[in-house]
Amino acid sequence: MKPSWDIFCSVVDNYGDIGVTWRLARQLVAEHAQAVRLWVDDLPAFARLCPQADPHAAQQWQQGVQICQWSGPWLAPEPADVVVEAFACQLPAGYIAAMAARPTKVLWLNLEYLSAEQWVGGCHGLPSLQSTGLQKFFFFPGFTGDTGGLLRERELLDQRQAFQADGRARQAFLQSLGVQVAPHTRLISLFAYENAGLASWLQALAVGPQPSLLLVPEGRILGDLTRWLEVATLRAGERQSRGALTVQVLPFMAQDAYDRLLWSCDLNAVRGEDSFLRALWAGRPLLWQIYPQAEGAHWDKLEAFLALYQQTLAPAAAQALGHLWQAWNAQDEMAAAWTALLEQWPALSEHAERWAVQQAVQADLASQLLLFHQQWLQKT
Ligand code: TRH
Repeated sequence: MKPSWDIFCSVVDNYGDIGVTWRLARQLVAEHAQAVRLWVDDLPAFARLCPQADPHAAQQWQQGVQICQWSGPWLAPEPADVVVEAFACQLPAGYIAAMAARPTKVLWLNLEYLSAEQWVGGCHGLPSLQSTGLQKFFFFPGFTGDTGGLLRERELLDQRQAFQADGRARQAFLQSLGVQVAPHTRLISLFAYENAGLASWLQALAVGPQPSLLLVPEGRILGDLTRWLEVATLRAGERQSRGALTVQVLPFMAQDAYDRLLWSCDLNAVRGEDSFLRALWAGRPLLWQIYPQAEGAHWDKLEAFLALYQQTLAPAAAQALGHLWQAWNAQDEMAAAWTALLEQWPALSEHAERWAVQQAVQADLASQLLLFHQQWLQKT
């Protein structure tokens, strides 16, 4: 009998929590034929990533996943065989009691945030003692063999490579978004938090020499964008040009469409966790804005990933990339770092593709979760 799954997602802010759990739930169903319930406490946030979803339904099915609204009084349904609490969200007390009372044991996992820091490998899979007698373990995604791996659908790289090899597919996709690309234009996607460094980057793009088209899904960066453009508002579909730079705002799109946007662009500016990973799988140079944490804790995370990514880059390209990412995350002046990065473009492009292919050799996170469960069953 295949195990059933309950995945719990509390949306703290933004879309990373629901982005990761929705992707995982879909993959467990589509590739491993598991029965998955996804408990979400913010259905409108979910509906942004899955536009066909009903933002008010107590229960609904989307792509084979049972989506359950997680709010109000807890009705204590029978717990699943595997319970994933995403990012240490607090499970309902009634659910924990039901897990403890269940005659068949439940595997309880805390799925952690992604980090390339070295300590992660040592903590992946460790038990967390529970007073209830339940068995709970830390499950850490990561880039190295001692972690739980990365979310990656089985066909992802093949699909992405086929799309990128097919100019007409790219053109048709961009046209479906209302985007026309003139020849020799550098295409950049921008998904970012507010960033005081944006103006200096836009200025550098505007002075050229190559034309750039910046595609911006609606979101938090629009305020900085409107200020630089000196316009009152910017809505999806609107386009503005300044010198060699054209900016076009796009609607926030479903996850699969966003993947295609990343595959279509020459450079992707991404943020947080999930879009960052998708940009890595896109095999194109990227600019990562990490989710800022209290007391600057995110800088260690940023440097840890940079060190890993730079290992197989020529020193000049590694340095140029590091400077640009540091400037972007410090919300600093971007022009000099951008110019230096452009000089390393061929090395960075080639490395981005090679890095994605090499990383994809590692078992993906969903497969590793299933394996962890099987091994746990054998031990218990
Ligand atoms: O939204 P985020 O900033 O989420 C963050 C981080 O995950 C962070 O680690 C977490 O602590 C914080 O939230 C609470 O960035 P992220 O992780 O890239 O998630 C965005 C999701 O939105 C991702 O699944 C991609 C998706 N997306 C779309 O589906 N369509 C779009 O148009 C865009 C721009 C994004």
